[in-house]
Amino acid sequence: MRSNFQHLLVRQEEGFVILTMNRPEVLNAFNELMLQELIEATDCVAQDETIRCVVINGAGRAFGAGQDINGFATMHASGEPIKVSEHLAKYHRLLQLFQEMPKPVIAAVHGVAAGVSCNLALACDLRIAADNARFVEAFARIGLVPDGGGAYFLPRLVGLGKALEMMLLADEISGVEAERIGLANKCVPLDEFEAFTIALAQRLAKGPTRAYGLIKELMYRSLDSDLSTSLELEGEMQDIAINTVDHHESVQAFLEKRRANYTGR
Ligand code: LHQ
Repeated sequence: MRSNFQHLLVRQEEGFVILTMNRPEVLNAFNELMLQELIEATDCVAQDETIRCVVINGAGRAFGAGQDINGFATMHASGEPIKVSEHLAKYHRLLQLFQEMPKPVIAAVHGVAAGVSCNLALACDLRIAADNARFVEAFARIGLVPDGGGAYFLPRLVGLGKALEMMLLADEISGVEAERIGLANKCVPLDEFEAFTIALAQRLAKGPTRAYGLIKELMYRSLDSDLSTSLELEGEMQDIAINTVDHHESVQAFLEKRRANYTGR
């Protein structure tokens, strides 16, 4: 993967990658280029089998402030009706890449995560919040509806009642509160946040990656399935998992009373 992006930092570690949205002067608000670069990099890491975990975070004092509002003013200046659905399709591609890549994706959220940036974090598999995190579904503040998959993901994480409250009132939810309501998996003090995130990525990168990919597929497809469809899928997935190298290694390690050494195959 190339690393000469303008608005994206790529940090390659052993087995995992950290993709950092990098427009700190506007709290990493998305312009067209940053969105394109994040899609390109996400696509690359999704396909690279040596990368077994991905972390998405933001440079400077925030995770991200949503779409760059300066671009809205330019769009409205023409006076013509605007259509944004084509533009939104780019965010949709990104969040579908997060969901479909057969490896864990972690959103590491410090500072503000607003609008579509907040919703992209919701589309990741796990969310780690620093204790200065501020999740805000900012859309209603500017007379818009949630996009970036928020209407799909948020009620599934926190329930419809809390999701509607967050969407309608557009108040900030702290990292501590996010952990309490299940929006974040864990809230950690800011000075421990980076080390915690890296330790988690290292742990996942050393895990049974094929099983993780199958777990994602089973869980996400089951969300919208009836019981019998989910149970059928479970059988299909387990037929694959039970034949993986890592499963065999797990059984061997158990018998030999040692830790398993997973290769991700
Ligand atoms: C920003 C932004 C920003 C530009 C802070 N843009 N500069 C919708 C429709 C169609 C197509 C696609 O997508 C979408 C999706 C969306 O995401 S819509 C929602 C867009 N985002 C927002 O409405 C959030 C706007 N920002 C804010 O409400 C506040 O800035 C938050 C709550 C994020 C942070 O507040 P503070 O911590 O007090 O920071 P700040 O307001 O002082 O911002 C720091 C700088 O960042 C500031 O620039 P300056 O030059 O004054 O230092 C802001 O203008 C800039 N900034 N968000 N989205």
